[in-house]
Formats: sequence, structure tokens, C-alpha cells
Amino acid sequence: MEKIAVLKVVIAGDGNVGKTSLVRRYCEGKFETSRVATIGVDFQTKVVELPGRTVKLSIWDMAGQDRFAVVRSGFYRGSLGTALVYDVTDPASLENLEKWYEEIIGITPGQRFIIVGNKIDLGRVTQAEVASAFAARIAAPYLETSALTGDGVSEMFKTLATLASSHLSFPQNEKPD
Ligand code: G3D
Ligand code: MG
Repeated sequence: MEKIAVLKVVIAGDGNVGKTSLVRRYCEGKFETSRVATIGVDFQTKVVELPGRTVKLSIWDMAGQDRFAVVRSGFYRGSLGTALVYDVTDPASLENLEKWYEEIIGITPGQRFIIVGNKIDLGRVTQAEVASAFAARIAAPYLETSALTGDGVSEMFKTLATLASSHLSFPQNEKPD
């Protein structure tokens, strides 16, 4: 049987920026309003076809609420890539990316990141230059998405999968399908 690499990736960022909606849109192809806020962690897997290889993402969707900070730290371990998500209509969520970055890099040094500006369907309030400058500073690709329309969502997860699979010379990351 062919083995497919399972790559753990993390979706982090403030509460309400659309993390769970992005994962749902990508994994289930749908957008739902009025869902209950994530408690602890949501977990989904999705097979991703990359040029020349197929991988399986295990996507860990963090709860943004500060009260779960202790729980969150355990979930970062073993992750190969992180999407730091902010809401383009919420300046505080952009300012807080730095805090998320510091928290995660402190627990998993060497972690690779992408920066994602979500809710572009609502129009932008934050400055794209500020977000892309932060992304450049931490050597992260910068993308914009809408979980509502689906714009940019598959690019987001393919970029994350590509980043995570660049770690793939380690046999312990290879698991049976
Ligand atoms: P979180 O997991 O980061 O906490 P959620 O965020 O996915 O729970 O989304 C928070 C709210 O933002 C939800 O609103 C959701 O519908 C909305 N949302 C998420 N992504 C988008 C987007 O791309 N565009 C728009 N317009 N809204 C989005 P409700 O009102 O359902 O709580
Ligand atoms: Mg959530």
C-alpha cells in the first residue's frame, strides 16, 4: 500500500476572524453562519494534491479565546506549518498576529508560517501593507481569503501544505493512510 504523509498544520489567530469557517469551507465546501464558537480545538483531515505528491493535512483549528492558552500550547507540538489568520475588517486582529507568532515560535522553534487576511468579501479596513510587511519580516507567504465566497481558500491550504511538506525528509512523518 502506498503511504501518504500526514502533515499536521495549525490555524491560529484571534477569535471570530474566521478560522473555523476557512477549515469548513476547505474540507466540507460549505459556509455556515451562527455556529457555536470553537471550544478547545477542532480537528479535520483533508487529502491535498500537490504537484508531484499527495499529502494528507491534519488541520488543527485553535480556539482563539485567551482562557485556553494553556491548552493551546500542547496543540502546537508536532505541527509543520501554521496559518496566522486575521480579519481584514478588524485592526486588533492584525495587531495580535505578532502575539500569536511569538506564542507559537516559542513552543515550536523553526515553525513555518503563512499570513492570511480573511473576510475580503466585506471590504478592507486594515492596511494590506502592514500585513504584508509583517509577513515579509517572518518570511511567510501572504494571502487573502473569503470563507464566505471561497476566494483564495484552496490556495491558502495548498500553500500551507507545500510549506509543511518541505519538512518531509523525516520518516517519522510518514504514516500509513
Ligand atoms: P473563528 O473560528 O476564528 O472564531 P468563525 O471564526 O469561523 O467562527 O467565524 C466568526 C464569524 O465570522 C462567523 O459569523 C462567520 O460566519 C463569519 N465569517 C467567517 N469567515 C467569513 C468571511 O470570509 N466573510 C464573512 N463575511 N464572514 C465570515 P457568525 O455571525 O456566524 O458568528
Ligand atoms: Mg473557531
